[in-house]
Amino acid sequence: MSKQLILALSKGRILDETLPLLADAGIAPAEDLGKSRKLLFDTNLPNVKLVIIRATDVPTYVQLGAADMGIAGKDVLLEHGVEGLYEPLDLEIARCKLMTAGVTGQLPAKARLRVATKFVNVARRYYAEQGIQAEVIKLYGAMELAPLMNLADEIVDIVDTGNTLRANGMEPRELIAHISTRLVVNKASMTMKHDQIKPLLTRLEEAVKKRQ
Ligand code: PRT
Ligand code: MG
Repeated sequence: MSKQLILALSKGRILDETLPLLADAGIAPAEDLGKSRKLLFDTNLPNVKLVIIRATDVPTYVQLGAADMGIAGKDVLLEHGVEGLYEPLDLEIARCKLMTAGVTGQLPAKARLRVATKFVNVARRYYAEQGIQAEVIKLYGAMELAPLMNLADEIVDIVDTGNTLRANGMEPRELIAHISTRLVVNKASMTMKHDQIKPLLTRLEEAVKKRQ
C-alpha cells in the first residue's frame, strides 16, 4: 500500500488560485469545497488528502509533519521562518509585494519609528538592516488605519495595485520583497515519502510551466 500524503492549502485568496493549478496538475478534491464545512478532503488520487487551513498555520503544519506538503505565500514563510521545510517550487500565483507605507507626503523625520504590521519579524529584520530604529507594533488587520490614527509612523503590509493605500491617503515607500505562492515540503517527508512526493512535484512543476 502506498503511503498517504497530506497537502495543506491556505484558505482565502490563495485557495482561489491554487485549485485551478492543482486541477492542471491532475489533483482535484473529491467534493465541492465551497459546499462543505469539512476541513479535511479526499482527492481523486487515492493516497492524497487536502487540509484547508489559515494561511499563517500552513508552515506550522508542514514543519511539524502534520502535513507533508503545503502551499503558502512567501510573505507568510518569511514571517514564520522555514526551518524543517524545503521550498522546491514557486507556484507563481497570488503575486504581490511586501512594502513599507505611510501617510502621503508625510515622511517620518523621527529618530525612532513606530511601525504597525502583522509581519513583525520581517519588519524588525528590515528596519534593522536599514539601520533604522523601529518600535514594531503587532496588528492583526486593517494596518492602513494605524498611521491615520497616529498609532504608527509607517506600516509594513502587502501591496498589489496600491489602491487600498491610496484610498486611505497613504503611499507605498520601500520594497521589502517580491511575493508569490510557494510549495513547501516537510524535510523528513521528502526523504521518507520521496516516491509519492516526486511525481506530484513534477506534475505541479509542469502545470506552472504550462502557464508561463
Ligand atoms: O484573512 P486572514 O487574516 O485569514 O488571512 P489573510 O488576509 O492573510 O489571507 P488572504 O486570503 O487575504 O490571503 C493572503 C495571501 O495572499 C498573502 O499571504 C499573500 O501571499 C497573498 N496576496 C496576494 C495578498 C494580496 N495579493 C493582497 N493584495 N494578500 C493580501 N492582499 C491585501 C493587502 O493586505 C491589502 O489589504 O490586499 C490589499 C492590497 O491590495 P491593493 O491591490 O489594494 O494594493
Ligand atoms: Mg484577509
